[in-house]
Amino acid sequence: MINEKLEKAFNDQINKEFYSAYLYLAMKSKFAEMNLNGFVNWFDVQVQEEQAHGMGMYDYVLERGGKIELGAIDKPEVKSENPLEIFEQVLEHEEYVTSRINALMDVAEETKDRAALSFLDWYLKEQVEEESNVGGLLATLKLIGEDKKALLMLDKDLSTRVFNPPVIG
Ligand code: OFO
Repeated sequence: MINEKLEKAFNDQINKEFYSAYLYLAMKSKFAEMNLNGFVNWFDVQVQEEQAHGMGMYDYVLERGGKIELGAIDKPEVKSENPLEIFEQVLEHEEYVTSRINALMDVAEETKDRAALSFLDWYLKEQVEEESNVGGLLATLKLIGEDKKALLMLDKDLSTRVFNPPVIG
């Protein structure tokens, strides 16, 4: 059985994962407006990944005999229309999510729930990967600057990304 404080922390994080999906859905539409369909595909995969992250925790709480308490999802705000600045926001958001996963692990530690800690290890590694991928894309976008041809080449690259359902835990 999962401790009540940890159960609440998991439910909060489920909300953040679905908020992430919602935020990336909003960003996807910005790239659709720019006709950058490779970026649209990249965000599509990102949305599916975030939903899978949320569902991974959802299933885990139930598996541990806990209760699911879904909260309202905040309205996402995309702060810019510019690809580079949108990716700056993506990185900022992923860093925030990493800090929340760390905080969730603090609660698991506090409640001496080693099973939850080992489950959450997967999420921690995933965040390292996400920050690194997004950081790489951001660096490329900085190099591209105002070069439209290079931007279209990157767009073509991003059209090949596919969603592989993650095996969580
Ligand atoms: Fe859920 O991994 Fe990003 O936010």
